[in-house]
Amino acid sequence: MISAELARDLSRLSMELGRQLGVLIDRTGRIEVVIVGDKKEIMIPVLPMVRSAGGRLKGLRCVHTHLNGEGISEDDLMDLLFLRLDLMVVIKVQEDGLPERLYPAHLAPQQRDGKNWSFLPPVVPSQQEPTCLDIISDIEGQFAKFQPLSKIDAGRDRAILISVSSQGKALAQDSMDELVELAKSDDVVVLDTVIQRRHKASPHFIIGRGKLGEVMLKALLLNANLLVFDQELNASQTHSIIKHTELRVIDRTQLILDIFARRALSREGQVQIEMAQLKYMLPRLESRDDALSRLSGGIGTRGPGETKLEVDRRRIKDRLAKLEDKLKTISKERHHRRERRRKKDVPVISLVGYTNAGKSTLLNALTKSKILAEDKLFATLDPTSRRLRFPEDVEVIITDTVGFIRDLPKELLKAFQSTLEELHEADVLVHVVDVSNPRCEDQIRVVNDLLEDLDLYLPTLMVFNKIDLADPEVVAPLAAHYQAVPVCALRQETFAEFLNRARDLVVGKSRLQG
Ligand SMILES: Nc1nc2c(ncn2[C@@H]2O[C@H](COP(=O)(O)OP(=O)(O)OP(=O)(O)O)[C@@H](O)[C@H]2O)c(=O)[nH]1
Ligand SMILES: [Mg+2]
Repeated sequence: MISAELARDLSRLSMELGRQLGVLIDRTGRIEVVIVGDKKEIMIPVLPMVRSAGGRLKGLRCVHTHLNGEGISEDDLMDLLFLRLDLMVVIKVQEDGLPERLYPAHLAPQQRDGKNWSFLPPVVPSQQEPTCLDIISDIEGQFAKFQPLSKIDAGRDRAILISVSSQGKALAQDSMDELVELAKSDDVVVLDTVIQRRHKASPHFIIGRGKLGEVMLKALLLNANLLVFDQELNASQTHSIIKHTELRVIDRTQLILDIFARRALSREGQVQIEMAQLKYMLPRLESRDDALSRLSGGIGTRGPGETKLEVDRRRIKDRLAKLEDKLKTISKERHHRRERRRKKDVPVISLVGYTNAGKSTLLNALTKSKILAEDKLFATLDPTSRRLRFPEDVEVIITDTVGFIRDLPKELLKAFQSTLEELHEADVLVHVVDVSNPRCEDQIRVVNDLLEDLDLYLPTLMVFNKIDLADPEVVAPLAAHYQAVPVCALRQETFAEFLNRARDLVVGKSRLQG
């Protein structure tokens, strides 16, 4: 762990100075960092990424002295955990300045008695056996048994999802379930979910410090590279969590923005999303040198200097201005297109509804088209229109739109304003509901609220989709309550009533207008 001579020198010096002394040693035995502490503690500075590591542990062990006969402290163990050290070794210094013994601790892949670490037997510096590297490779081996590194999905993010909530258990779980769906829709591998219920989110990490330690270890075990929070994080929370875990950290809003960024095909969609992302980022740029209080080991890094920050801000603002211009041009073009369509005076039906309700599937079935419909949230981002001929030669244009979701990030809602504006061109709305979803009534409410926010008060027909997956006894009373038409978008033969009512609504509306 450390040569007997060095242990002796550190002990002697430590005693003379009346301060703790420590070294961080890499796996080749090189001393990377020397730390001078005070009587009671040492502060481990920002750690370099060590080239020789390659495993899950940092590739550095910390060996430091303790005076006054103290053993490994709680703070030492927190450093071990949060810094993912290979080993934490305390040299107990005797009164005469000689090292008594080395007290090593290491991370353990499985909790024992609620602890994430194990202690190795104390050893006299001159009698260390087996060699330190054997011990470390044994520890790495224990971790690898849980999740061999070779099994890792190439290029996909591997995430632990976290929710900190003061809501009831069921609500928190519902919200988490949706977060899992969102993550999967963004091609993220979901390794585990953690719900912490607390009255008040911790200002520092949002989740409690102990819980964060647990999450850290889980990430280590499962080899996660990403933490996704269900709650919105502010800049300083994000930065603290990143610094302490060295994992990428995003929140639900960023996840949704990312899905949108991946999926948007139209030029307008892409511009809108980039704007939304930049706007979300702007207030989250780190605004100050955020040296952390000692979590345990003073793992503070310097934030970007004020000047660089200003440069970043200005760049983002410039880019935003450019995008704004671009968007204006595109919107104008679309406006012209719309005008042309209006002149033909064909009534427009717009499909709206919660994401994954089956809007695109229904449009495909009605118009025999093949637009993308899949079991992912936000499969559709770009509005699509098709012609549909009802019986008695009533012709309409039917448009598919982006799905809605609870707590739609306001940046995104704003960004999509112009796409959603298209809804104002509609004569009739068809509100598609996935009635097989146990939360469908909440989803109906979310959609109705959003329609209200958008000032859309149009004749609306509610459609209960996916009846093939729902219990008829549940559907019937609900359908009566909402005056909804049941369909299964996968089966044409279920469309008769829907077609009749939709046509009546369109015809009725044009009569009113005529
Ligand atoms: N069993 C069953 N599955 C359906 C039905 N309608 C749609 N689906 C499935 O539900 C999933 C979502 O359908 P989409 O049509 O993509 O839903 P959407 O409302 O367009 O969703 P977004 O575009 O993401 O907002 C797909 O996997 C469909 O195959 C139905 O009536 N029954
Ligand atoms: Mg769709």
